[in-house]
Amino acid sequence: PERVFSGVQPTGNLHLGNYLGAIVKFVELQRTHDCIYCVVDLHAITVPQKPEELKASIREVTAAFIASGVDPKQHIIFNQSQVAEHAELAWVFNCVARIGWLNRMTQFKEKAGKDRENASVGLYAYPCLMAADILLYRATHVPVGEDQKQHLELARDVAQKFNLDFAASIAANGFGEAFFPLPEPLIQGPATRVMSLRDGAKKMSKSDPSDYSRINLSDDADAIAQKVRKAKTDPEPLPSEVEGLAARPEADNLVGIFAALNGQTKPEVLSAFGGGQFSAFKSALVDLAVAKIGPIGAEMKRLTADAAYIDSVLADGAARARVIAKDNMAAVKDILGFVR
Ligand code: AQP
Repeated sequence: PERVFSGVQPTGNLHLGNYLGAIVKFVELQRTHDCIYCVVDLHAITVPQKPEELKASIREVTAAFIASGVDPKQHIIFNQSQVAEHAELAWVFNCVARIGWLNRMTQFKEKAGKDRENASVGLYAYPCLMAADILLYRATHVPVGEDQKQHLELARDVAQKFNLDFAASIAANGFGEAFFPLPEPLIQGPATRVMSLRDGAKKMSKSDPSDYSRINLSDDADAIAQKVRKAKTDPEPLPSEVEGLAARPEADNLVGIFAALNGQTKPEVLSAFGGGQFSAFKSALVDLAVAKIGPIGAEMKRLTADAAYIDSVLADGAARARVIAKDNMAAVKDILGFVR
């Protein structure tokens, strides 16, 4: 079967956007693909992290994968820093990607802010590491939220340039016409971009200082209920048609969240709640979110209490990932002309 790769950063506050935009898809794809899911700790240190919090966060993301239904025996869960080939291939890709490509990345501009001179070199080169993560396993499909689309296009550009630049050597080493597949983004469904509960123009994010902006996977029923009830809305009742959501980002977001949590489309949600008041819709959304997210949070808590178990899952996953990574990295070295 074709191979899926995706990652989540261990940077705290895992939220509903990460869940609906990425982790839910991770679970679905297990039925049809070989899946490799990575806790991308090397990406996390592109901005400052406190070592103790980073460690807890790596275990928490691992627990979230398992609690959501990823099977670490059938598929692979590991943390990036345990497989050194990620950093090794990223260096090669630093030499394949062009500065002009990286200059166009909107996430760097957003995360670096005004003080760009002071951002880490790693934050700038982040997309090359992400390309390495995916291509190290020659993965063909990458489930991610909408915000990662531009980085994935860069990964495709890197794969294509490598294949072209080294075409003769790739063929001479017996790999045919292309060594790397061009990875396809899998961005589908009603919640590919979950927005902040406080501002329909901003994406829900781990780093938003307001905890009311997001539903964390670790939130209990009371916290979920409070956050949904306080979520920003407008005074109009819900429309009956999706077109009516166009200029109403907060309403659109809540309808999208409901649809994704309930396995429905937005028109289906509106046919049930259109014309009604927000308060009734919000009550139904609280019940749905508590039913879907509550058990995941509880299971995450249970799992993180046993650090030795989590660490053993990561070590086992890393050992299996390393086998594939070593093979592909050796091939890359041969293609480049390195002596090994
Ligand atoms: N709001 C979102 N809606 C849908 N998908 C989202 N993802 C993140 N936010 C949303 C998806 O979750 C996966 C893991 O994301 P990540 O942790 O690797 O990186 P991120 O996108 O930087 O996450 P945050 O929450 O936005 O963190 P900060 O605040 O640090 O920037 C990815 O597939 C992503 O698309």
